[in-house]
Amino acid sequence: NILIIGACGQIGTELTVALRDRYGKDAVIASDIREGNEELMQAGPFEILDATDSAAIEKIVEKHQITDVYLMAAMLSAVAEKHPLKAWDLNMNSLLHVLNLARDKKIEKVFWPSSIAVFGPTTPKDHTPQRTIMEPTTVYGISKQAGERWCEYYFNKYGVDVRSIRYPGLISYKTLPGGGTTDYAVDIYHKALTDGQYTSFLDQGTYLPMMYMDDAIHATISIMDADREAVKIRSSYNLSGMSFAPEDMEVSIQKHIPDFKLDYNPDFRQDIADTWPNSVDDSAAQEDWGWSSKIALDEMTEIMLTNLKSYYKKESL
Ligand code: VAH
Repeated sequence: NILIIGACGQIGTELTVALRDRYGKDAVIASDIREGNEELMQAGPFEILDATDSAAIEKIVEKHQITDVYLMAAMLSAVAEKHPLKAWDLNMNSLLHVLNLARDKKIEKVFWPSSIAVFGPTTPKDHTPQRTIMEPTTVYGISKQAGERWCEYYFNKYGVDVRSIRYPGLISYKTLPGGGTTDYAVDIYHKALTDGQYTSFLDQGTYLPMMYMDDAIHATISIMDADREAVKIRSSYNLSGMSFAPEDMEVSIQKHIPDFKLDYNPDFRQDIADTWPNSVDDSAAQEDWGWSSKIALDEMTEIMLTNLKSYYKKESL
């Protein structure tokens, strides 16, 4: 069976639904430090679990005969800057607990998310290569870089089948934005519908690698489905979807809401975004396990506004 740790997070929420559709709802145990939304709680087994508690993880693995663990629990970049050591503890120790279960053959396979946050200000910014200079200057990025090193170490030393993807900024409508620097790209759609206006905390011209959630979920399932030998990179794979700046979103949204207005008030998150790439090269993922992204900005805008519109209509009823 499959255990998702951090099932209530931005990726975890949609990954749980996708994996239950694919493997059956009773084969996918969702867990998090708090309860999730109705869809998540109704649709299959759920456990309250603190990702830093190794004994609790082991107990759930035994109770539910878990073979595959998707460790999605982490503190994201903006929040991690406010609680550095708590972020390190959660992001690092949760990974080591799960890797040790795999080392001890208590589970067979691990998925762990890395991020384009592993790159820093000295990394080449355009079409950032799979292997390049990585001097992350954020707590979150440091924890992701260290995590990648641990994944590769456990694969080389103990043969642990751990697989990882460097997600770009992810956009989805099923969860509210939570603590990420890229979350302006989620917030903007909500505010376009509720206020017709949005003040972005990232400035004009801030290009970042971004992706619609469905593409990210497809990539996650593809890499976990791939033959063991196909997954040649055991640190983490670059993954590319789109690269855009806030003004590109304004143009895209105005195709649906003509008088939508965007203005700018950069805050501390601008300093984080400035250390990250504008775009990444994901040819390794394309070659090794057949990855390709599908959804572009205007299609994403259509999906986001359509789904959020019905959400806000229900809310206002
Ligand atoms: C964040 N959404 O902003 C996450 C992600 C690349 C960004 O890691 O922290």
